[in-house]
Amino acid sequence: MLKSKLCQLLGIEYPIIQGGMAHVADGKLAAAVSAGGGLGLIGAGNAPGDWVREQIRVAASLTDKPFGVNIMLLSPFVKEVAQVVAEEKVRVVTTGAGNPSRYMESWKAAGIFVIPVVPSVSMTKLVVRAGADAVIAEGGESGGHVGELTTMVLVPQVCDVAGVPVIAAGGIADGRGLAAAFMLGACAAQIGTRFLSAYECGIHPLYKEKILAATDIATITTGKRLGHPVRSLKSPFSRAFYKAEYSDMSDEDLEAMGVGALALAVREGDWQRGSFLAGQSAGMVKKEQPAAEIIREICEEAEPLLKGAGAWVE
Ligand code: TUI
Repeated sequence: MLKSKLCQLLGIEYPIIQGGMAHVADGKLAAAVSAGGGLGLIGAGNAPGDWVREQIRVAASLTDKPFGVNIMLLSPFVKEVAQVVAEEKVRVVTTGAGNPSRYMESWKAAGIFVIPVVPSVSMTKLVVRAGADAVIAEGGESGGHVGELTTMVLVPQVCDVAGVPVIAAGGIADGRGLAAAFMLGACAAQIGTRFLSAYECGIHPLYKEKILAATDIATITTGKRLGHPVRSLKSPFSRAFYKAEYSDMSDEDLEAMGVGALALAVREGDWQRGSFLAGQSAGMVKKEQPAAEIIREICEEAEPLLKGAGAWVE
């Protein structure tokens, strides 16, 4: 059994929290991860408040274990979603793609445990000052919107200044990654890409197939020019986007090119026009499994590695 401060704080069995994957992580996936002993998250993405409320109720109907909501701060619906999570008194909120400080007071007043994603030391200091209960240090190996730094260098530097529990993310898909996260000073791992292969993950079968077939070099980051680099599988769409980014296309046209592409991947499995977000760990995802089995397997692999670490020292 792995011991972790975060497990005690959140009342979960395993030190694994699920990534808040927009369009992917609905109430059903979140409930499966939570029922499996981790912390499931509903990914609010760009969805309106009503959808988030509905998914909170779906998750609550499927499990009595704690779960949370991930709020994507660039969403046009961010204000109403921020209110919905407070009204519904969800146990945990994670945030991404920005600074959540302005919402912190109302979330804390609702008794919510708030865990922002931080891509840097400066953002860590900012959100901790604003009241963050823990932080997720997410390296650029992760899927979707990515920061500059890798997990290996980001996590220890965040740990040095955080003063609250740190969750490592980016490139973690098995027990070796979880053990390494502990070694870097984290007390849990956030895992996204591996859960794309969960039975309870409702993405289009072709999306799952592409993840299972991915190699070590299967992903690419695009969108740097627009200020929000996004990691996805190399595909006809991401290659075309990459080319357009280095052409004389205007920022507005480039931005428009990306609209709706994630939904096309998730719902239609449209390989030509879809954006198949995935982390660099896609090459480590080998089979479709129940979420609970994924969690158990990762922790059972990490345990002997951590126990055996003494063998390195005389
Ligand atoms: O947010 C994510 N991953 C995401 S969000 C997303 S939807 C999207 N699509 C297109 C463009 C942008 C978003 C798909 N995947 N991960 C967490 C994360 N947060 N990664 C990086 C950050 C981050 C970046 C800047 C957090 C804070 C931050 O602060 C900057 C500032 O000064 O506000």
